[in-house]
Amino acid sequence: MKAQKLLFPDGFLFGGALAANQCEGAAGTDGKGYSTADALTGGVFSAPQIPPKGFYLKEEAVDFYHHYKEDIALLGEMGIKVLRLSIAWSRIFPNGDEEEPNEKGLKFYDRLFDELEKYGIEPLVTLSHYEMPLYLATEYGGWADRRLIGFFEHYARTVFERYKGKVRYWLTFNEINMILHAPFNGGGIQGKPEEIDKSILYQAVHHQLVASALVTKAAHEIDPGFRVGCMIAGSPIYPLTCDPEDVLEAMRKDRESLFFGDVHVRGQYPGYMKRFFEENHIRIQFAQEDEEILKNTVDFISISYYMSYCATANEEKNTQSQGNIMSAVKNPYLEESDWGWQIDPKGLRYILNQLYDRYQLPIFIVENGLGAKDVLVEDGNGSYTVNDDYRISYAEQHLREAAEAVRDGVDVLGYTSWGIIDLVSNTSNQMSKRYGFVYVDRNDDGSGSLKRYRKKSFYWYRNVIETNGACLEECEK
Ligand code: BGP
Repeated sequence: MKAQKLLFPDGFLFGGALAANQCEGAAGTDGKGYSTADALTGGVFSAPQIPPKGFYLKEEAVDFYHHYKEDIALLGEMGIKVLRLSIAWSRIFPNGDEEEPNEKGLKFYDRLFDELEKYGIEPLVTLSHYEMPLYLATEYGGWADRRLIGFFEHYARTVFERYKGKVRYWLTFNEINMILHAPFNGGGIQGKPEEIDKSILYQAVHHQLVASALVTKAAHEIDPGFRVGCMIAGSPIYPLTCDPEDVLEAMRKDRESLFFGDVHVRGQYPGYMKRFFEENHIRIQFAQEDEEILKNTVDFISISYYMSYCATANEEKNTQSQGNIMSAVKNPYLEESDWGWQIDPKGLRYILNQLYDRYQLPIFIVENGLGAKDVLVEDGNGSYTVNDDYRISYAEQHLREAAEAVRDGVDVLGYTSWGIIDLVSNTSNQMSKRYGFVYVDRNDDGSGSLKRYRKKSFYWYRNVIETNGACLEECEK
């Protein structure tokens, strides 16, 4: 039976996503300082190596810094409308607390945005994608220190002024809610989350929320045409059973993340957090002006979406499984990727509806994709390719659910497929965990020619974009 029409609105922004620290490489080039991402040489849960020593993959990554023209040409050939990328804060302010920016770093992004313009690709820029100058972590203790708000605002104003006219869409902090689960990765705070005093952790959260609101205000002042969004790791939390205790536990877990959206959209702390702070003896220093600052709310929200989780109040059933950064209870109905991430396309429709019902703001899906091992094979035309039907199937299923959400009435701005060009994984620091529609010849041990090859998914996605998603419908039997 043929399903009803899958419709993406005209102007739907199909695209891809990258992050500076995972693709650029050139770690010490043109005055760049070390970033916190450089220090996580063994992945997101490793103890930071300060300063980074010896071989680590992100030092060169896929050398996007020197390959950006070739890469953008490939993305242009794919027809993408938007490229989500991030600016490496440590390229602009190598230590983070300087007055004057590093001109060479600014020039790189000038060239990059100009190149995108040639192909009619709109940039969507994250200000801090799991990256901040390492110096701010070692000398200031990361986001636990209030002075970071000022440094971040200075950095944001610098790039807003510089790229006004070239960039319209901005995101403040990547997956801002994940600072709770990986504090160094998200906030430059050393130590395991369970060992860090919760008051310190939530103070850092507060500083990021204030910083996010302040730069949203700055963006609107500098260019009223700017559109600023928050970015949240979006994972719906299902109760493991219909036991009311499980339902309440799922609500509690869900609110760990919804809190970030609530502040960004509603401009104030929700009541349930006040109770949480009280019961857990968490004290946060609010400066006098903070309440006012938080009222500078975002224009849209954005999410990454890889999986859903379950929650239960039953200790015996509470077997944790690793997901993207945070761990949670496994869902017995779902399959998982080679890295144990549970695959749940319908969860995307669910969370889009949930967030839209809650906020009534446009939503951008700025990350989604399948991390998988790829095998490079001859393509019969003297080159190489990857027959990644598994990736196509994953993306197809998620896009269909996004289209269902559109039919449900959700205002979905666009979809940027994560790691559209292979890059270094954030959690595991591997090259072999690949997401791209473009293959990059680089291996976990750093070997490889860095040559780029079009995977089968490259052609599939080109077709999806060309038909504004209509070809997804044809595949439906
Ligand atoms: C998100 C991050 C990305 C990206 C992605 C995939 O959490 O925002 O930076 O890495 O997950 O995760 P991984 O690279 O660990 O497979």
